[in-house]
Amino acid sequence: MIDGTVLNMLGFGLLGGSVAPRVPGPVLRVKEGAAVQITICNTRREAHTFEVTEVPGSKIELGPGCSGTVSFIAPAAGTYLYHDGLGGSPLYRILGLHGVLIVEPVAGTTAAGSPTPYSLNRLDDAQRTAISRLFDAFGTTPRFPGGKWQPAPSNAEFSIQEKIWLLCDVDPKFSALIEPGRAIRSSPTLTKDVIGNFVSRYFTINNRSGFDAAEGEDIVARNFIGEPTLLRVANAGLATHSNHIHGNDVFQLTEPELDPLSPNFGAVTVSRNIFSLDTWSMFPLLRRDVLLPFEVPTDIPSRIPVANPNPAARQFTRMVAGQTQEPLPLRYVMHCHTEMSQTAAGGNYPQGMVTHFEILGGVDGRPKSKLAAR
Ligand SMILES: [Cu+2]
Repeated sequence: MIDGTVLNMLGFGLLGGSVAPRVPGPVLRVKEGAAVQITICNTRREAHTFEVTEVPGSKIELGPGCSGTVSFIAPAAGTYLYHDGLGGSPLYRILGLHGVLIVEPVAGTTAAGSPTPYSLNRLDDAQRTAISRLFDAFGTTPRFPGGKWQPAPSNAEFSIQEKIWLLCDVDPKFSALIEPGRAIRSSPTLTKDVIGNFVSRYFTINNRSGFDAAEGEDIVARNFIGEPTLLRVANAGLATHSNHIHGNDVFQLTEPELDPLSPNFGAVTVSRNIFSLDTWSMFPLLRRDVLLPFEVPTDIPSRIPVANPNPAARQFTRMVAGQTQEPLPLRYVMHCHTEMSQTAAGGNYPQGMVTHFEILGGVDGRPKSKLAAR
């Protein structure tokens, strides 16, 4: 943890050792409609389950040392959470057994040729229109003068235009139930009411917090103006979070059904009316796709300078008489408006759920071959 505290966790890895067990587990990518088979091997000394939220047929329970296979048809393109919910309890999920399954679209390109994260032929008219208008606007309108959004390669966990923020919370007294080489210690007073007893000391993104979450290409979006970046945000923890991003508003691409009386409560669908947000709520187990447009921020003194061969000029470009451009990159914070989440270990601020994104330069500064260059 960020304050040096060492805790045991449980993690998913990939069989064969290509991804060692870790938190969060490996990012799984499949194509919409594909027949998916996942074999899960439980190397622990207690029973565990595996399931993908909102995906029927994906759940399996495995005794100690057992393995088994689940088969399901990959659902609608989007972001899904897989986790261990043994007995309906969040215990093993918060001890580390969670990860993201990404379903890629089979028909994700708009009529005008813009890639999107969703299968447009599976959307209703309102959804298709909303998604197409937004993604077609990139690179064709004065507001979005850059290029198109490009999906991550199928063998990648993330890319320069696609990040996963997997939120979670850590309570050391639960982590202490894990002892290497032994089954999880039984503690009825603690585990019969996990939610009631849970007091988080650490609030994490991809299992890191504070300074640690301000580093790393998996979390930190670093792009030039006009390179929209998809943030797949999911909450595996037990706290409700409220992510707030500075500098740009984000476009909400998917939204959850929040009416507790609805039979679809918690279900996530592609937005029919895409508006921009500066703060978005993340309830436990919720997923939300948002698009960070990398627009010119409204709070800078003038426009973002173009690339300049002179490094000194690139750092400080005089734009308007009397105004000096901030040095690049411009860094804008993301913090959690559920204020406790900004701290670690009971008050250490700002070592909680915080990170930032970076604007590297203006539209003209974009490398010719983005993927090759960075
Ligand atoms: Cu804020």
